[in-house]
Amino acid sequence: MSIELFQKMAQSIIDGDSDLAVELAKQAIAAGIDPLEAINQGFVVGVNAVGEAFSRGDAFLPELVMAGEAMKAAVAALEPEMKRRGTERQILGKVVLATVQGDIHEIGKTLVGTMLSAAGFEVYDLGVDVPAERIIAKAKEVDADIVGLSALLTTTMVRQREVIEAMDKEGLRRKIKVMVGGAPVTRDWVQRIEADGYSEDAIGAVAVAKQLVGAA
Ligand code: B1M
Repeated sequence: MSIELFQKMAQSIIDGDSDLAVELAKQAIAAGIDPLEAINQGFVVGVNAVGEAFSRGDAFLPELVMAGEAMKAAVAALEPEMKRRGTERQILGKVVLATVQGDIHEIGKTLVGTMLSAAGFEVYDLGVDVPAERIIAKAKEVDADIVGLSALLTTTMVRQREVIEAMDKEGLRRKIKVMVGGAPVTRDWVQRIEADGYSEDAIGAVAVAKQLVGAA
């Protein structure tokens, strides 16, 4: 039953059918399926297939856009259930989260934000294409414990380093930890830019954030 539902979820993203994706997300909630399982075994399979077709030249930008919209709609439909399932309510720390300047990929970043807030972090999600100055200003304003930087393009990963360097210059690194992520980010890159934490997915991001605030 779940496998069939997961296949339909993947196909709804491939078809860029937002309405169907939302309907299937609701069916998953009604069936008691863990929303993250629905995302990872259903919807992400579809978005990855479109991404791969795009890199092969078998799919074009409109398909990528529609797949992205459908994926976003599905994740938004699952979000209340993800938050509802979050059990820890004590505030573990404050996280300022953004997709770096020049990059408009928001789905993974939003998922990380949802998981962090479900786990008990206060999350300030600044959205996409966010310049370093705005991220740093917000981190100072809210007295953040962690700055989280998402980048999905090899060309925008360098912005993660820019934010870290700017924070270094302002002497903020001792107080505020930096966590980075996004599909092209590797451990080697994380070491090179001297980020404090890295995770390749949203669940791991919660564990890393907890470590960074000493709550692990
Ligand atoms: Co774009 N895109 N895209 N895209 N897109 C990729 C990333 C790409 C790999 C596709 C491909 O060619 N195979 C490729 C990048 C190549 C590269 O640089 N290596 C690419 C390209 C080239 C582009 C454009 C340049 C295309 C063009 O215009 N010619 C353009 C760039 C625009 C820009 O940003 N300036 C572009 C545009 C778009 C859309 C707008 C159409 C759309 C985004 C819609 C949206 O977000 N609202 C889109 C999409 C949908 C994708 C793919 C298909 C899917 C991304 C996604 O949402 N994945 C993607 C291919 C792929 O990744 N399979 C692709 C699902 C999401 C749950 O996973 O985002 O990886 P992800 O997040 C994960 C982890 O990475 C991690 O946890 C998340 C949850 O598990 N994570 C973190 C993410 N952030 C984290 C932060 C953390 C910790 C973990 O701590 C802070």
